[in-house]
Amino acid sequence: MIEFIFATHNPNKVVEICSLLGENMHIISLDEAGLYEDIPEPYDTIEANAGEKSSVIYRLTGKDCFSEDTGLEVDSLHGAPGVHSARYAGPQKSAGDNVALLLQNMLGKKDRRAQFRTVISLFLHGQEYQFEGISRGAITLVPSGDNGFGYDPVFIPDGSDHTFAEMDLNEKNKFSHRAKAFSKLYAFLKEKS
Ligand code: ITT
Repeated sequence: MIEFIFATHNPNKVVEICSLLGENMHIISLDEAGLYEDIPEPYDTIEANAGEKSSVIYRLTGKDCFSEDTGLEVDSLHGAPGVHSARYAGPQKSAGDNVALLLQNMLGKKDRRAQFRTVISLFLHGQEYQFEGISRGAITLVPSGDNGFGYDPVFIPDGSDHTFAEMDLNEKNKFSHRAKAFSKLYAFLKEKS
């Protein structure tokens, strides 16, 4: 059994990663590890912020751990909100406000192409490895669906007619950035063992 701390304060990410775990892997959340400090995301790239989150937890615990940073990158907004996805509409990190601002900034835009990009940063025996997962798709005109979190109600992945928020978790996992990044991590660990 391999055990990792998952360095996130976002419970939705924990639910999604837990749905992807194989039998031989166990995840400890920050709450379970008794780690409540806010982890800074000071950098202007997804890669650097993912690395910061996992290295903070590695330095605190000395244990194998991973984090992930995700951004929604919209083509016609030159990649925004991108690394600023969580606080797009302000520091309160409200998903509803972020979605509303995104739709407002896309008013009149014909090109609605976008992608979710996840970078997982793994600390294994003190060394960092990164894994990327991308889901291409399009931003809808209005939100639809109650499942998922964040920008899920306004994103339709290529190959589907439904927003992520209209899908159950199994279906989202077939298309999602997070599932793709995690499957690369899983393959890497399998090769190592
Ligand atoms: P941690 O840093 O604690 O992991 P966070 O919520 O701050 O949690 P990010 O910095 O990665 O996470 O912010 C990503 C933003 O993008 C945040 O607003 C999420 O709601 C949103 N997001 C991330 N993954 C998403 C997904 O699969 N579907 C929809 N929105 C997502």
